[in-house]
Amino acid sequence: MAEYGFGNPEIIEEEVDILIIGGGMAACGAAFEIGKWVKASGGNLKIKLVDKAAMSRSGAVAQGLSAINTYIGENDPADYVRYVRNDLMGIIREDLVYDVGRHVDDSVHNFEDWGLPIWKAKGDEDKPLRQGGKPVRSGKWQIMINGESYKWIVAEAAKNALGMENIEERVFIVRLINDKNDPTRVAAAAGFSVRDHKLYLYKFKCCLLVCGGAVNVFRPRSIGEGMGRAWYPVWNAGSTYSMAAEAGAEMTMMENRFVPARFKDGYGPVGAWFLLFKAQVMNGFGEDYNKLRGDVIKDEKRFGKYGQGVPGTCLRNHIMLEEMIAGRGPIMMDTPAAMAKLAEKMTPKEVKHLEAEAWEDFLDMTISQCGIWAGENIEPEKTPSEIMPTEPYLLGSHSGCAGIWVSGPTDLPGVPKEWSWGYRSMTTVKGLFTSGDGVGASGHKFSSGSFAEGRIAAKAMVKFALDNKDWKPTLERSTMDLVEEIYRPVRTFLEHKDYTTAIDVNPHYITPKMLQYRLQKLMDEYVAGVGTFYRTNGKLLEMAEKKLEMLKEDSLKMRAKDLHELLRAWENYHRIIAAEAHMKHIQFREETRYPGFYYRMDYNFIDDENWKCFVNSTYDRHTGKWAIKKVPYVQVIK
Ligand code: SFD
Ligand code: AMP
Repeated sequence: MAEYGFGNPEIIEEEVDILIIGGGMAACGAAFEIGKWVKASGGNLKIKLVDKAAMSRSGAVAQGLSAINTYIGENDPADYVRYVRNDLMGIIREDLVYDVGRHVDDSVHNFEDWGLPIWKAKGDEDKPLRQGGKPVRSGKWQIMINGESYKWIVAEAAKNALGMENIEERVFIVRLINDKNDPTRVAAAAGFSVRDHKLYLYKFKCCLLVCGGAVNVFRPRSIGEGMGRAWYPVWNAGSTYSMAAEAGAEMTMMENRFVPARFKDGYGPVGAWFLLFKAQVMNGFGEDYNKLRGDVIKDEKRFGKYGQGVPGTCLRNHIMLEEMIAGRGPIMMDTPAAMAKLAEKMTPKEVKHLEAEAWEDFLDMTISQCGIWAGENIEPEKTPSEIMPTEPYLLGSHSGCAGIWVSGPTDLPGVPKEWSWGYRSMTTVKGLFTSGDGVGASGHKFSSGSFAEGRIAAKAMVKFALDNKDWKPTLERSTMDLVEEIYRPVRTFLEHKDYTTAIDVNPHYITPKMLQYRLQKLMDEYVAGVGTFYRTNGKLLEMAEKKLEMLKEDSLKMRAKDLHELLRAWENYHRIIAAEAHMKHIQFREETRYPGFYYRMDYNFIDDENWKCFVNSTYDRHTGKWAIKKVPYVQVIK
């Protein structure tokens, strides 16, 4: 054992009032906000934050961003709701979206106060947003930033507010533990250090589960060494969805996914190019295919009323996919034409600045795209760049709405009573809160909205913790039982490693990497990945269902030869549960709600009559079964 650095792990048990799991945008929002409410209530609560990575560069914003995609400013939050509803094909929790809309700007103002450079309109360069400074808007809701250090800046504020002594970095949380006396409640979280041989067990009154979305569930387009690259962060592995589902939380809209159009291979985002630089995309013959083919979404039988107005993100994809499937690729972003047009009214100095901005957009956010440009001799002012729809991602904060069903605000008129059960942002499991990518049916929050949602949850958690001051967590599982489970992959390895002479080839175990390939292949081929141009049907899903069940069984045979593999093993387990939820929801929803993101070829149309509703599910960890139901959609904002 010692040869591999594994004896029994040191066990660190701690009891806190509130645990924040994750260190991303939502977690930082909560960390920043929470002390204020503890102080205001006169209470004395112990708060802890635990992140699998180092907060200053963890989560989706690790590499920085070039825009803040949700800033309401001069707009009306009700209009923001209309925009999100349109983009997400009519089905969102409007109470949640409105709540983010009315609160988000203060967070953006804070970011600026903390040093984040926000682009300003001419004449307003030195005027902060808070004092009415006019931002440079790329779109109606988006503002431009110099955001290479965005996460660093936000994490610093969170750390200062919470204190480093209350933050544990590089601890991967594996699972939540329900309360022994009340199984509808969470009482603890267990995980392990990815650096030291230590198991952590945190008992709490409530927790905020904010581990981001799920990436690398599907076979990515990148191969070989490039597999470390995807658009959304590869290090977010569906931990939010799987841990919540296993604790019994009701999930919502897990059929939804996001398939962004991105600069091919480097995964550079397109927003700035479309909205700020006003670039056009064309097919392989230089034709504007949106003009040629844009009308396909006007077919009411297939797309209902959704193709009539401003097309949502999935419908924009749909038009592009039609072009690709017709063999008229590659799809090219005409960066030279856009830049030439902008340069018409510019001085040579301003043109140079524009060229620098084109590079900086990616240097601030997806550096790999600059690698592609440099490596392929692409100068964006001279050479167009290829655009490609990526592999699917499960997320609830960007242009998607997969996630967990949470309690909403109580002060909005017209909201069904059953959408609120006491504590804002709490899931259907007592003491389990979420925000950001964790919240379902409420997309388009982006970085700023996720941070704001973390703040909203923080306030409610303080109330929950104080209301439950005298409650003591009792765990339904023993610490030794958790050690056994969490380190099972290590034991499997140590027990069987000498059976063969090749360490990776062994009938008694599967390496996490191989298991991940299996999951990705399965999801790609049966659950509408890139390999089938995002198409599936009931029969394919039936196959996927069986294969996923077997994969879940085999996941117990994953090996870990070091702590890094132990991390990979548990990430994959989380991915499998998230993948299963996604598959089951797609199977349940007998229509194609998001053409361009996925197609149920046996129900290849939007069916508002039967399916303009939420799809919610719960998972029973003991039986491994899902219960899925329809929940009525209610329009709150006219
Ligand atoms: O260009 C565990 N996003 C954009 N938002 C914007 O506002 N503007 C943009 O420009 C955006 N674009 C963009 C964006 C993301 C990415 C990757 C790119 C481009 C390339 C979206 C936002 O970043 C996103 O909405 C928020 O960050 C979501 O916040 P949150 O808190 O839900 O997730 P997170 O920030 O990824 O944090 C997750 C944290 O969890 C940790 N973690 N910790 C312990 N145990 C486990 N098991 C854990 N699993 C994960 C992570 O380390 C992390 O700290 S653009 O495309 O439009
Ligand atoms: P992206 O870079 O694709 O993540 O987009 C950033 C922001 O711009 C998001 O709010 C998108 O919804 C929006 N966006 C991107 N492309 C377009 C487009 N062609 N039309 C309208 N909005 C867009």
